Amino acid sequence: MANISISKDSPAPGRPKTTIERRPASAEGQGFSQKLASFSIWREKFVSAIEAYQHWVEQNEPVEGENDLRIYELIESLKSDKLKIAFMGELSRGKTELLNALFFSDYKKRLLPSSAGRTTMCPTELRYDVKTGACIKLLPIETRKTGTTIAEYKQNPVQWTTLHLLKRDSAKELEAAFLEVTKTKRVHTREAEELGLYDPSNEIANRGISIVDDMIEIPCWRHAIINYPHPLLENGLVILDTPGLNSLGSEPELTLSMLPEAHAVVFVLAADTGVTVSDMEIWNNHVSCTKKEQLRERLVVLNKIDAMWDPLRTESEVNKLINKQVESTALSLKENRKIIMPVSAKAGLTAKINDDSELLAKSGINDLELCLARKILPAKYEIIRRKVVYEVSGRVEKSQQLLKAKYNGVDNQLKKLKELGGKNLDEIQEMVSIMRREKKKYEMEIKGFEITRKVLTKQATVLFNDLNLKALDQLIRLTRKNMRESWTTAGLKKAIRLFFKTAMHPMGNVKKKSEDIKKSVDEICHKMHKEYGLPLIRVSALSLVPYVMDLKKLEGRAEVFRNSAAIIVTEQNTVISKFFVVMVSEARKIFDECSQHAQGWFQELASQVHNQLRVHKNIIDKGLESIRAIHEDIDTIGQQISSLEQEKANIAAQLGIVNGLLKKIQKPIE
Ligand SMILES: Nc1nc2c(ncn2[C@@H]2O[C@H](COP(=O)(O)OP(=O)(O)OP(=O)(O)O)[C@@H](O)[C@H]2O)c(=O)[nH]1
Ligand SMILES: [Mg+2]
Repeated sequence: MANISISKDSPAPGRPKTTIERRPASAEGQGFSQKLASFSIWREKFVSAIEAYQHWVEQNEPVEGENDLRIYELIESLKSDKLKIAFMGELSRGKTELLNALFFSDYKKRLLPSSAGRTTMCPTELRYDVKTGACIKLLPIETRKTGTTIAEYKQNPVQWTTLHLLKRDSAKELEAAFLEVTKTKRVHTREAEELGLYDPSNEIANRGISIVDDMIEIPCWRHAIINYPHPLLENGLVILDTPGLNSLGSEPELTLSMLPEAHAVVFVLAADTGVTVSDMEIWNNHVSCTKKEQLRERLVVLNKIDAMWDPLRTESEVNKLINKQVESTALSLKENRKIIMPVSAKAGLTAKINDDSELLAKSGINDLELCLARKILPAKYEIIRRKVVYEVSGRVEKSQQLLKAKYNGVDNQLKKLKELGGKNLDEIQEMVSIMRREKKKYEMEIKGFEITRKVLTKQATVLFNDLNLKALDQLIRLTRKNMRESWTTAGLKKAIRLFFKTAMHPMGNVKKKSEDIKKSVDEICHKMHKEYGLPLIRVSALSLVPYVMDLKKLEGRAEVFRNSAAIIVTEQNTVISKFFVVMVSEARKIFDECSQHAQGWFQELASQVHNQLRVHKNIIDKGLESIRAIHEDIDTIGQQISSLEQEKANIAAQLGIVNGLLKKIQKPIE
């Protein structure tokens, strides 16, 4: 599907032949790589429009540290934005082969290791971050003994073993590196127990584990990141290949954070095995329970349909049989059959390697690719639109409002000056006095606002204290103690419930306090509107609902994980404590985001009112200055008018720029 550009120094034999185009093709029938390229171009344009706005703000608006920082953060987050697809399913259903067929067939070989039995030994992320350079990063399995999550290890390069990939397009080098990821070693059962990979009393979890002389085979690595400049990965695709059931049970981070972070989950089943009990376990505990949780897509792949290609049956008979299996799979999963795609990854890969279009059509790989493009990319676009486009547009609209207020102010002054033409010096003197009084009154108003602002800031600080991480950390310590004291399923359930209930409690308080602050600001805005004709600012209420929802979702996932087979049979201490560490670090992250959101809300509120008052003060000052000048020398009236006309034209030009930027920012994806 996608192709790598050819580098001069490495004419490797396995290298793809053509170069991927970053030009968007016509929308319908676009493959996944083209749609991803279009998406990536849209994102680049969007980022440069925000950057242009940021630049404009720096030149034209007063420095509001926090708000500027927020835009800078948004730009950075968009630049490193990724589209994450996770592939899940029981051992040997063909997840890795599917990746070979979908994304890596340009190498004209089976690039990722796929073979009978357990092959993918640890969760493997395929991605590309320019800063890191081409390499494979491996986190040793021994890190499982610590209470540190994979996400935390990602911040600390020291613990990872890094294999640098030297030649850009060498399939051989990549193949060898991928093999490293699948490495295993034999350790004593005691060591495996310590790592939480073996529990002598858990018969279900020990299915398929062979012990010889008290030695047991375990993966060498806990997590692998393949950072490689493949065009799809360069365009922001991140693929998460996961091993089968046991690993999902023993690495809670997959269930609690990595999978929920994915924009789409592809659940892989095999036609030759049908839907087995362990397939259902994965589906129920890790895929279907997350239904409608986020803007997330799910697809089910019924792989290995080549097992049903029977030369003794006609094509239509075979198709009927495949359809029947799709129907029965839909029934077992209680899902719409439309999301179940019958494919043969093996045939798809073979067809792509041999340029066999007939086999390719039969394999269903192209249909799957189109389905991925049609379902996943629009959903991802919607996420960015809802989150970032709205926020940035809101910010630009505020600049627009401020400019409009400035424009109206200058226009009013201009009208006043034009009326001065027929007046005598005494009348002008009278006007100067009136304006002086107005200015004084307005300055008192601003002083009053500054005092109110200080009071409000104090109130807001109390409000932020409720969302203090220190309080949460205390709760974490208490929950850990409760769990230690009652290491039973019921005790665990109670401790988790209490944890979430207590963690969510301050959010209600904060909401109430924020309403009081909003009321005070609303009153100021109304007064300024009524007395000085300033445009009425619509103050938005603080909404913490998304964070409460996130915590509720996490609680739901924690509940499902706690109920899952890996834990229910016997309580493995290592697994439970790891589960606790991950759950807590996720909750902490949500709490922290919530606290930052509340602070941002207040700063924005205060600066919005402050900016408006300041703009109006400038207008009053300038108006007074021109009238004073005219009073001193009536002949300067023409000069004053033309200077105001010039200012009005400048503001109109600024408005034009901001309107143009807003259009660019809101431009939908083609
Ligand atoms: N007949 C047939 N075999 C397939 C197909 N896809 C994969 N296989 C075979 O199934 C076996 C397992 O494939 P993998 O891709 O390693 O499966 P996996 O789901 O990644 O397995 P783990 O990594 O162990 O979880 C390999 O021998 C593949 O060649 C297919 O479409 N048809
Ligand atoms: Mg695999």
